Amino acid sequence: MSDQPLLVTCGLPYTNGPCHIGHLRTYVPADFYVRYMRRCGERVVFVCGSDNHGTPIVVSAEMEGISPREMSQRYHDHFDRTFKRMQVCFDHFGMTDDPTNHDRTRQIVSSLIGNGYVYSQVVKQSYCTRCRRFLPDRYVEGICPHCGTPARGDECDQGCGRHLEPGEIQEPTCKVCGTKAEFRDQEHYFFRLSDFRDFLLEYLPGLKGTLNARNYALGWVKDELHDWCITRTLEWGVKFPGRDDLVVYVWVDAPIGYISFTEEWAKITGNDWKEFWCGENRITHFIGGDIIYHHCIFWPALLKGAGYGLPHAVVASGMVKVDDHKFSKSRGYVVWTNEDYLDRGLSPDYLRYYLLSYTNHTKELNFSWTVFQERVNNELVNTLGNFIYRSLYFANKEFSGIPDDPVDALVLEEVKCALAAVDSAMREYEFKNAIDAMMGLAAFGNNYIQSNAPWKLVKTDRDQARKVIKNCLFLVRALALLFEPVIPEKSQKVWEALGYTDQAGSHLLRDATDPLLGGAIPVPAPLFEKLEDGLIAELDLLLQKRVKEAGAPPAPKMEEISIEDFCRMDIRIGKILKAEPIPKSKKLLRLIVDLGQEKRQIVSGIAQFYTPEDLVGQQVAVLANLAPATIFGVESRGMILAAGDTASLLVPLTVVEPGTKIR
Ligand code: B3M
Ligand code: ZN
Repeated sequence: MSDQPLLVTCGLPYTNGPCHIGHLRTYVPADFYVRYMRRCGERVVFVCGSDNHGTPIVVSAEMEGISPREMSQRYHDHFDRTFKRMQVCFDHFGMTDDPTNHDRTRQIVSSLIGNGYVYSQVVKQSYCTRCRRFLPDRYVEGICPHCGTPARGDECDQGCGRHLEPGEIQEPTCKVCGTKAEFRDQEHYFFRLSDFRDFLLEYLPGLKGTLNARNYALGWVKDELHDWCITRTLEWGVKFPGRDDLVVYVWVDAPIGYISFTEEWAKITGNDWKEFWCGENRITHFIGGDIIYHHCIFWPALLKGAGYGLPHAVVASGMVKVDDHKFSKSRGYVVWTNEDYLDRGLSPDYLRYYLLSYTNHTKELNFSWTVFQERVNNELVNTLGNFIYRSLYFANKEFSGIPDDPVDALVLEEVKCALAAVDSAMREYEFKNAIDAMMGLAAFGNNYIQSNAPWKLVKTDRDQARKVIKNCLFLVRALALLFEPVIPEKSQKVWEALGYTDQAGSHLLRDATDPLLGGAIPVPAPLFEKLEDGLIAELDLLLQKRVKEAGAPPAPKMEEISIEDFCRMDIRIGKILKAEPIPKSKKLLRLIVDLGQEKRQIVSGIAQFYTPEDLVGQQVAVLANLAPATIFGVESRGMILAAGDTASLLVPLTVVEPGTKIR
């Protein structure tokens, strides 16, 4: 244990949409970790808040016709409530748009300027002539210059994942009106990230947390570091010092929120925020795996440049899939925390357990309702729940509570081993392994009660049966304490079922090895209900329906053309006279087509769907004035018209003269 308090933060949710399973994949493990460290006697402060700035929020607010602040407040309250319902308990949940964060951000940016880490430069920026404004970040869409995938203005979200600097995106269009954007000159401010290469090469190898964070970051730093443009032409945000027309980039004031929220917490509780942020510290950031760059490179450089302490650990979670598909709100592969789960009266503990125990923290989590049901029913209900219920039931029925007997050394040893295994897993952020060790203790309990069968033993050797049940209750208490950070609500119920009236969470884990005093316990009730097939089928159906409704991506809208444009196409009916394969090509056929006045050679990619015999004598539609091209060494003059992926040929309903024009 360390004297220094631990500060744990979670990535800040943007306030432009509700809480979903992707969020929970980071917040639940962070909460688990915080609870666990507290049960080890550590002093832990756990802060988070909502991320209110940046274009995603301005764009969403604009679409709804409300102010960004209104939109932020709405979703801020939503997240605050939802986290509480999920038993994710922050000591403080702030807003990046609150005055503390405006002040802290300006202070830090001014320090960076004062320390020579900021310079101004005139750069090309996307500008929409129709909306008459510059198009920062998400106001613009286009093509990633690195990988050619459609991308947002500030990140290649569907392709290579790279951060894009203003002006980098190719073929920019305005997200609001769809107009092709142009590039215009504008003065912006840049952070000298490239100056921090040596510092990062020294700092990163010592960064604690998960390996994915450290290794990705080191790879990028060894590669190359570009300076970051830290200003945007927007109204909404923290004003750049000395420039009323510019705000700082959201990725500057968002992480600074971690500091501001600590300040706000410290003010409310009478603490000193500097204890956490200046000099040596134990700041631990829990983040999604997609924002490692921001937290392991940009953020430490900002802190260093402004003279603050540096993060001690970064814990980055793996991606979430839903039913084997990449998580996607727009495509319907999403699970909403309230609507799909909590509002149906489902226990937050079940989802917490599933998210934490499914796989290692840095691996991909593939959510499915069926697997969720299996894990909950087999593990929580059958293994853990049954053991606890049988022990309590039997103790209450036969001995009216906890017997006074001592506990077997072997059972005590088993508890100590489980505590040690859990602890070493937790210190390595291996949350699944920690839970496996807890479940191992529950399985031990199940075997123990089953093989000793106190319900039989009591008829022949009541003393021995009492000792057995004492051992079982000792295990039940250990399980209640160990599982509290995972499933706080259920564990508290188990705790109360043991006759305690205080909070399980107010105890240290090592209390699990203290002697268990005898005493009365209430009549137990089953604590874990099975998830019924009907409910799971309903939830599955809901997901399928959502995916179906989201449908295929809309066909690209073609520009309108005039009748004159149409008339520029010379489309005629032709009769295929000859058809033969083109050597070395699987797809192409060489056709000779009678167009009335003339015979044409046309290369057509329909060999997979038609044999030459199918085609000879067939009348087809031909685009006759397509510019000639040479395909596989064969000249092609014209194009055979066909529909869809199976190349269904367009043929006239009745036979017409070869060369007849289509109008
Ligand atoms: N608001 C959300 C994200 O990119 C973003 C996190 C900020 S953490 C300082 O995951
Ligand atoms: Zn890309």
